[in-house]
Amino acid sequence: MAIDYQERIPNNVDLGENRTLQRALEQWQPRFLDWWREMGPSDFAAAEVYLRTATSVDAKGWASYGAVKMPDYRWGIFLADPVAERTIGFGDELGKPAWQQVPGEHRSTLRRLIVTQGDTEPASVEQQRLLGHTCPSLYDLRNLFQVNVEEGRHLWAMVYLLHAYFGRDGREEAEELLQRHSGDADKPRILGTFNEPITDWLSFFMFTYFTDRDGKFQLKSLAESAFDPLSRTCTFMLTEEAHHMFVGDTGIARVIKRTLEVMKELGTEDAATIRAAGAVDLATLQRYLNFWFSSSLDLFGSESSSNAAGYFATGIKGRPDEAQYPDHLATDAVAEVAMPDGKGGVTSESIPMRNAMNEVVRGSYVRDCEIGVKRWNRLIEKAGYATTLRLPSPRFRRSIGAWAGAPVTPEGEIIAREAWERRLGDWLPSESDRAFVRSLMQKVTEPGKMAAWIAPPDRGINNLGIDYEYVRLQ
Ligand code: BYC
Repeated sequence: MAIDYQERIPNNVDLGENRTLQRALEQWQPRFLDWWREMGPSDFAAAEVYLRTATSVDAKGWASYGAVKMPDYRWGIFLADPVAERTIGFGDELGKPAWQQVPGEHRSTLRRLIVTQGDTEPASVEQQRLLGHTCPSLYDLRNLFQVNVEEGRHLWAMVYLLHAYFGRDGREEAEELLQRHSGDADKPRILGTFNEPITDWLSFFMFTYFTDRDGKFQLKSLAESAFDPLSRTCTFMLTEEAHHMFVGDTGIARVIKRTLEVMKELGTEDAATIRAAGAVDLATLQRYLNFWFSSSLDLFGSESSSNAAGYFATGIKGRPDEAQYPDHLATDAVAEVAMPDGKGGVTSESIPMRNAMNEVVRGSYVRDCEIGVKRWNRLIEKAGYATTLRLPSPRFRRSIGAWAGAPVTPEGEIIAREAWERRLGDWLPSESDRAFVRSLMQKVTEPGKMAAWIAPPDRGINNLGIDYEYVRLQ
């Protein structure tokens, strides 16, 4: 299905056939653009950025590259092609036809999930809005802006669903998505992680590695939804999401690579000496990792959740790649989940599988996170050092679920609260860590040049050289 770029709102949903919906979205469009100007990347409106834009949703068309000024980016509505006679893949409605409209009884639940998903997209743009001023290279600046415009489009994806399927309530929610702001004291974003400031590029790489990966798992779960328009929307969003995680994965690898070079050059593993040479010592990197991983784990919700059981039973939200599971009903199965025993220890609780879905998905997420960590550790090992980076225990520093507030070390040990509070500074970035990392953030905009704290990427974008002028600053 080709995307119609002649329309004011590019789309592949025959928007022109539904004048009421088209008009409603055309009224929302200028408000989105106002939001982008106020809350999006600050001060780069005139820059020409080498961006990828989808021209169709198939393999050939979804990645067309060219120089674009960000406010002229063609945000639009793109759904993956429909699957003929698609049926529901799990839950009590297994095998029945997928829904093309929202069933009345699931209206408010579906709306809440779509709003929660939609809320994260502009939130991340807001979190990252000042990073352009401290970019380590034009290559990185371009990647930041690519991520930002696509998150903007993902907001469009959810706003389309709200307008098209939820009537007046949906339109009101679409307005609210532009009213809440990341970190705002009165109207914050819905989920915790999306209110955390991202003021340095190390945090940006951690966010795109860990938090965008939550996006991957949530979108995969929603791609299984019985509500077919949601499923098709999320399926297409996932094609864009891969690049965001690539930015995080390779970004962290490049920071490590540069640090290893400095360690070799100076023949030292001493953090202060590495810092004095302008690189990020691995202990600091580990603390940033601990922060963003633990925060992102909260995004999966509670270990035992009646919400999650309800989503699964009704067919609203499945497990990522549901087809890989032998049992799509999950009525009799139980999951053994580690819970605090209330006496400072751990106990294993048998939870009905449907209630344990958040934990099941969190488990898959943790395994996916480990892949990058292994790759980073290979770099360190190959350079001849014994340090290993580690994912902290999933019970460490949790704010949501059974382990919320529990004094657990990164190794997973429950310790006395006082000792835990005292040692938090060893495990999480301190104010001075953050100040140090910020001090490294000097803007580099000469094509092909990199800031001293990060190694160049292995290759450029779309087969272009690393020294290509990915952003033409005006
Ligand atoms: N912070 O039964 P519970 C992305 C709320 S990222 C604050 O434990 P449930 C992206 C929860 O909403 C993916 N509140 O959990 C990445 C519920 O509130 P209500 C975003 C939280 O409902 C990077 C209550 O606690 N998409 O795309 O099973 C850049 C009890 O909930 C948090 C989605 O999340 C938290 N961390 O599951 C850009 C998908 N966690 O309803 C984009 C849509 C839980 O009682 N959302 N709560 O008022 C969902 O599927 C679910 O809402 C959750 C929670 C998975 C978040």
